[in-house]
Amino acid sequence: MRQTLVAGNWKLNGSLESIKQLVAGITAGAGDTGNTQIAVCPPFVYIPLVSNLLADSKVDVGSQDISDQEYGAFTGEVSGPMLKDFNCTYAIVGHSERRALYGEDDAFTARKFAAARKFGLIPILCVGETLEEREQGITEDVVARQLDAVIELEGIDAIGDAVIAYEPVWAIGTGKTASPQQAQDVHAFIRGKLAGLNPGVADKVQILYGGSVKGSNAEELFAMADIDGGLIGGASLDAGDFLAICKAGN
Ligand code: G2H
Repeated sequence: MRQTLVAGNWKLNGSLESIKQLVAGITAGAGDTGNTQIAVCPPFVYIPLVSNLLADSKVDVGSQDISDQEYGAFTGEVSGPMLKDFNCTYAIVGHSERRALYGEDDAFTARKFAAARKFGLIPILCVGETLEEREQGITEDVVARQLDAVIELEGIDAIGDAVIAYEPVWAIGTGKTASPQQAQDVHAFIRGKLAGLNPGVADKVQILYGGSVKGSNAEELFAMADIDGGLIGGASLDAGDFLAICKAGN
């Protein structure tokens, strides 16, 4: 039985003061969230603060991105060892905003995935199609291509040490959520594809859904057989909403 994981992706939001309040709200209620695993992914500069504040809680910390490099002349980058220094557990790679707005392609995402693993972080690999791709009927081709780039570089067993997040781009921050069945269909496709390569990995890997998850729709999404939790953007900025989503994981 896979445990439910709910990870908050705060994106480019928050201030010193608002983040202290958000973390206080989350820690106050995290004890009532049952077996759900919880993580938050703050902007890089707030990771040391958030890690400290969450040190004695059940909530893990992750980064929203990671460099594919370890150290050296790579201006603006943050590496795996630096994130480990501040107790990060997870690193999101290949979020659609990185892919679409910053030109990060499948191969680059695969190298970031490899860097996360190399330095002891659990990659949260984001995959998903645009509206145009869904309308063309190529959702599965797109998701398969995004997964294959990682599998070719790192091997299928590496997926067993990672988390996958299916995030249809048309549902991100738009208020449009994929229906539970639409999401389940793609999650089942992902697990089926992995099962063809290594059934044990397919059975083990947590596949999260992301895209306008809220307290009001989390329960029906998480009830689907192949949905093992969520990657939460907007709703993770409000402690009450975020905790309601975490509770829906039970
Ligand atoms: C998808 C999600 C979190 P939101 O990007 O990664 O954001 O919940 O705001 O759609």
